[in-house]
Amino acid sequence: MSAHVPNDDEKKRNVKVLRIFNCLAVIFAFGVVTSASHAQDLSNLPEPLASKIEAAQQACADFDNGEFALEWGAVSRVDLDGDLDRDWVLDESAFACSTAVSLYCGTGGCQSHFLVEDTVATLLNQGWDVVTFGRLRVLLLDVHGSACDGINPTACVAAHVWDAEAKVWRSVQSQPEQ
Ligand SMILES: [Ca+2]
Repeated sequence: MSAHVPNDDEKKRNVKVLRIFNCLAVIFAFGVVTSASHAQDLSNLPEPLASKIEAAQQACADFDNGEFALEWGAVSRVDLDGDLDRDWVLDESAFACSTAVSLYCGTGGCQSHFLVEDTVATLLNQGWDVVTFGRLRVLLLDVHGSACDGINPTACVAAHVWDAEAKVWRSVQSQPEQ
């Protein structure tokens, strides 16, 4: 048996298949690169939160010309006020600056920006969650122990509920910075 020698037609077809394969590889690679560089779709991020990111970017640039990065998980969509519509949260714990490791967070934790309707409340925390408590939707913040007359590792939690009429967060703790 003699080895199969591809004729011209077969060669052309092989080249064509190879081209399509290369093309698909490029599309696939592009897709991966694109999804990595836009780890989160921020195109419809509300302006009050987008401006927080811009300010953080500027602060980083002002610090030895640092490069700002937004890590995965910076933006959350969760219902904060219990109206069943998802609200927005921007966590500075996911902000990174190449020239300043602790630019955005300190011993008290990091700022999170909670957006309900048009109101952004900025609250320092070491973690947060939202729970349904009876008829209430409650924003829970893990905060620095000093807020509970302890030291940093002392367990201390602040609970906030959204007052839709007054458009403020209410809590027995000190009022959040607006
Ligand atoms: Ca809501």
